[in-house]
Parts: sequence; C-alpha cells; structure tokens
Amino acid sequence: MSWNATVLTLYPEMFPGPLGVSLAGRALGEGLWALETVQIRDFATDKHRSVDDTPAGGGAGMVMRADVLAAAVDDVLQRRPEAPMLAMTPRGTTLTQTLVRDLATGPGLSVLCGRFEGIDERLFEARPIIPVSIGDYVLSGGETAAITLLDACIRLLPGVMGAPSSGEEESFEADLLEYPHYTRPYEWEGRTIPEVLRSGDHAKIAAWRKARAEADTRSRRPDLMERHGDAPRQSPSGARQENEG
Ligand code: 6GU
Repeated sequence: MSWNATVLTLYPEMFPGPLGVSLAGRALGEGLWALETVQIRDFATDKHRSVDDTPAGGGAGMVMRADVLAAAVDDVLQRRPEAPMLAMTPRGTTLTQTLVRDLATGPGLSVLCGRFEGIDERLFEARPIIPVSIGDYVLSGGETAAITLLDACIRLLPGVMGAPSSGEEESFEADLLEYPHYTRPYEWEGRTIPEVLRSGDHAKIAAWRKARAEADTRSRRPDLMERHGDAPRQSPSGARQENEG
C-alpha cells in the first residue's frame, strides 16, 4: 500500500505540478506514492457555488466559509480516517523536519489549501485539523506550501531516494546546516577545493565537515545553533579559535 496524499483545493490543476517531475514524479509513476485532489467548490451548496464571504468585523479580502470547507473535510475524513488532516495557512505552526519525518512514516496525509485572507476559525475548533505554515512570509495560497510539504515527505519514502543513507547527513537531520559541497574542476576562477577533501583521510574529512557545519550554522542560523546546544568554537582545521564568548 502506497503513501497517499489527498489535497483539498480550489485549484486542483496546480497538482501534481512540480511533484510530477524528477524524484517525486518518478516515484509517483512507480506507485510509491499516490495523489488525489478534491475540488472544494464541489461542496458548495448555493447556486453560485460560493466558497468564500466577506470578513466579519470588516477588512480587506474574503474568508473561506466553514460550512463549505467542513463538508469537503468531512468527506475526506470519512474516506481516509487514518490520514492526518493538515491545513496550509500562514497562521499555522512552522513546518519542521521532525513533522516531515512523522508524516512520511505514516499512511499519508490530507491537506487543505487556504486561499483569500484566511479560513473561518470555527473550522479549526470543530474538526481535527493541524494548521501548518512553511515560514514567515506570505504566499498567495496554500497550494505551493502543500507542494513544498509533500516534496519534503516524498523524498523520505522508502525507495524514493537512490541511496537510503543520503537523507541522513544533510541539513536539519542533526539540527545543523549541512557542510558545504565541492566537485570538479579542482580549480575554478582561481579557487581550489579544500585540500582536506582530497586527502583520503576519512576521519579528518568527517571532522572538517562537522566543524564547517557548526561554523556555518553559527553564523547563518544562530537560532538553530542555540537549539543544537552551542559548543565551543572550533575552526574547520580543528584548531581552537581565540576571542570566544
Ligand atoms: Cl501554508 N500559506 C500561505 N498562504 N502563506 C504562507 C504559508 C502558507 N506558509 C508561509 N506562508
């Protein structure tokens, strides 16, 4: 049985989109995961098939109606009770690799894509829906966020990535950014590849990569470094640096 994604959206034509090519696309073709889209508008009840209305209290834009969304959500929950129901909204908790791993390990997921100014809050009170954001910026809708979430899950599914271990060392799997990469040519625009990487000394290479991962995380993502547990500064060469603290 494959990992199943059900996407509730006003724009089913956005799927599979980028998930139809490369790694995810090949896996889709091989049946390693499956995609179903549900047109939210099919659950509207009035003759204009309306899915949104003006915001209570006034303000710009439109709000997605709880009654229409609940009908769509209930249909999916009834057919797929085992799959967690997420909603993509900038008001959600931020997506992390930990949640991605949890979701990829399960039977799949259902994901409601928000549009307009937002979703009537009563939907979240009345149904078991996990609100998820992909970061602190605003997209025009939840569809591209859902594609991002699905991409992150799909690449972790058994059989999707070439080498099963190639997901383990990279960014965030150890709460650190990944170390930098280099390939041929050895010299490019006067810049050479760090000598240690050509040494063949695997212990030395591993130590250099760990030191660079920590140094780069410290300078680019101090928030991540804090969570990781800020260790004494080491230069990538292994020598202790001066002026600590
Ligand atoms: Cl999930 N939706 C929208 N519309 N904007 C976002 C987002 C989601 N995550 C970050 N920005």
